[in-house]
Amino acid sequence: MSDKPIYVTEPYLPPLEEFIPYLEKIWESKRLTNNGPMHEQLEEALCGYLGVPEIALFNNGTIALLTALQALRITGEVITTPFSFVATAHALTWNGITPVFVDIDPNTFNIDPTKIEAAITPRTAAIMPVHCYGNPCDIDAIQAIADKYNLKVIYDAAHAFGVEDEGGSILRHGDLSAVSFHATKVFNTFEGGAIICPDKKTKQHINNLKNFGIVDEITVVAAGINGKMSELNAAFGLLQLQYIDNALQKRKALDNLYRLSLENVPSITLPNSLCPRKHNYAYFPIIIEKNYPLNRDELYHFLKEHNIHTRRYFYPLISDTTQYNSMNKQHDLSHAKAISEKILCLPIFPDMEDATLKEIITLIEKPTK
Ligand code: T4K
Repeated sequence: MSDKPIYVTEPYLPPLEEFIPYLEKIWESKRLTNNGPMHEQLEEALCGYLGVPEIALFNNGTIALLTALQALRITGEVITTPFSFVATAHALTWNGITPVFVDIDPNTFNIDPTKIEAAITPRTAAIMPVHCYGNPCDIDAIQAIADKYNLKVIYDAAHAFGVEDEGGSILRHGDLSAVSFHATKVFNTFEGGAIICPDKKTKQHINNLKNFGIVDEITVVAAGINGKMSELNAAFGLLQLQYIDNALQKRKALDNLYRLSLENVPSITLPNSLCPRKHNYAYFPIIIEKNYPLNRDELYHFLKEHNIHTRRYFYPLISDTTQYNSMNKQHDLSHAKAISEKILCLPIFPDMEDATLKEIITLIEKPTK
């Protein structure tokens, strides 16, 4: 294997010289943040690209989630998945909300809608599902439960940029959706995120919340936060957006090659997700089944020894971390637990070469202890 470490992901960087004109504009205008021209252009460009009505940009996906919950005035308990990045539950906890973890569907790895009703209590205010790895949740089933019990739905859509179902971007679903533009995501602004809003009024409210609750120089209407995206991040987003389709194409080709190559490897299986009209190929999770020569952790270390840095997304379960393991033990999380112990995300990123992928496959085909 090469001396260069291969990470689970690597950001897609457009040519550096193409970023210089953006920097010059920022230097000329001296406008660095607070809804500057780059920020406004990126919001418009993203609405166009994704086909969604309104977008409010943020400095990261976590603050976007926190603000989405504030915007909908969610309190009490929120039903969510334990099979996610800790930020999902942290966004609830920072708002004084109790996360209630419900098991996942063993095929899609998303929250299992058939388990949600049993977790609803008089304190339940909302459901916060995650489109894990960009695979769409069972949106209709979740919405039907929300309508029946008068609950809000906030999608943690951190992984779901560019994913579409038959009706368009999956980011349009729920009361609000929050996406991440972190360096490790398919579309990145170094750090960044956004809330997809259904209308201008909601966006205005969210704009106020992300700017300290300030409406004008003398009017503060809420205990807002500083969630604003800077001009530098927005400029990088504008440049990155020109390359996004190319980046998604490259991811798709790698995903296909992985699938073909792994087809005949015994005891390695792939998630059986709902197939969206357009995917973003953000992650490449595999399941290490019982009869494989190594267990998941052994394979993780074996690949690491060969400079392949995979990730155990998502292990441990959020509900098993020290922060959360003393609460919410009441619901059965056995599918989530089983998956989290045998999942491994393999490297996938636009600049990854086919030869690297083939070397990874060779290692997986003939592992040694
Ligand atoms: N909800 C969900 C479901 C999420 O997955 C996330 C974030 C959020 C909410 C919150 O969104 P943000 O507030 O982050 O916008 C990473 C990311 O830090 C995190 O954004 C992401 N989810 C999570 C799934 O993965 P780590 O601890 O695995 O990141 P790290 O730094 O180890 O990066 C992974 C690999 O990527 C590195 O080994 C090398 C490569 N890399 C990373 C960075 C940061 C680069 O090549 N360049 C880079 O700049 O959490």
